[in-house]
Amino acid sequence: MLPKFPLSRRQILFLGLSGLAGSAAVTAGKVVNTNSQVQALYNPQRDFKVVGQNSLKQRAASKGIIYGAAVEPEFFQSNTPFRASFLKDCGMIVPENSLKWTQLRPAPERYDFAKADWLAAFARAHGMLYRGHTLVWHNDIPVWFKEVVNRQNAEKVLVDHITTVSKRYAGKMHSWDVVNEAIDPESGRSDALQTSPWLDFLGPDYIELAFRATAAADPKAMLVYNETWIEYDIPKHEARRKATLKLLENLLKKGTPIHALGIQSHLMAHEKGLNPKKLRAFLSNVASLGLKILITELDVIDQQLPADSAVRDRMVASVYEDYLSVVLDEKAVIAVLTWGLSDRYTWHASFLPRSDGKPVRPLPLDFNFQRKLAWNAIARAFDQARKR
Ligand code: 9MR
Repeated sequence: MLPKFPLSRRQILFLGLSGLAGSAAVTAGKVVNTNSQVQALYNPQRDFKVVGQNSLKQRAASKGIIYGAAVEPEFFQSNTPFRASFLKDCGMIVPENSLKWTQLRPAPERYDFAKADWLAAFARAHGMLYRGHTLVWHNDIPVWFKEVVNRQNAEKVLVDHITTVSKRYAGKMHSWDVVNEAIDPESGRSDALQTSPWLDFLGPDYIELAFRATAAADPKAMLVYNETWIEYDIPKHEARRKATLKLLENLLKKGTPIHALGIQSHLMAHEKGLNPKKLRAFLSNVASLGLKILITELDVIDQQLPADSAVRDRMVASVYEDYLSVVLDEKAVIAVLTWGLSDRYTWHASFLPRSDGKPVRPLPLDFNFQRKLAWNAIARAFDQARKR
């Protein structure tokens, strides 16, 4: 079911859209475009040709890169053609929601692993990698939490959860987003940490604690810190990049078992702030800490693009290729994961709907699982990437 548009205050806060400073602003719950970026994106001459028949996962793999997507079990169960498309293009599965606290923990003493186990078995049966999202996220707090968790038991609750969940998939998980979105430059704190019950109860060390608990339970998984809205050359993203680097440096200084940065990459087609030089420098800085980088939740927000789907698809494809050509230039980037594969199943439909009511088109395949120019753009970026 689609929520009402304009977005509710809760959705805007959830998305952090109030921080899309610079070229877009939120007025009365509506994202309003105030620049010419959208016009500049349209180039009818731009060539999105791809060579050969290889799938995305094959093109990526030939460069030592993993391609995969987020999904939920019900997408497969209700739709056989989607399953075929997913198997063809994806080398990795990420449960979009099934490994979150709110899904796994219906009650304080009860775990429900049904969906996450189903996806793990599906991945194994089809020779795909499996990746975990996420063990700690301030936005993913079950309703019972407030009544049950306090300063005295918070550490035990957190470590028990992490241990139970990560032990269950130990040795089978490629990587875990151990902590998600721990930074908020607008929190007013000098360390720019995002307010969260974990921060309230345990202080800033909850992050290190979470990484150590995950490493103890699953010593083989790659442990990732996952962050959002750090892609563009706008003040809020710049501040978050700075705080992210600092956080990573501090964690490493303390010997925390952390292996990679996840860059979510929900790209804003209307945003003119993509600055290849600055983004590239940030990636180099992360890589020079000895960390790998994963593009973890890639998709393109087409909310402010023209209604015409051919025009829109061309613009979305440009955003994909422009972004990926910068990030894949950094050899530390080892995976590109889109937040969904087909426009039929995308969080944008409910969180970032268009004001004209037209279906959103943020992903590589359309509503009927046909390739769009976005698919070509991703394929081209893999083809042009250097081997890792
Ligand atoms: O796509 C996810 C949506 O279905 C959920 O309702 C929402 C809340 O759990 O989370 C969405 O995924 C988010 C991800 O977990 C973290 N980064 C932002 C993603 C989009 O909101």
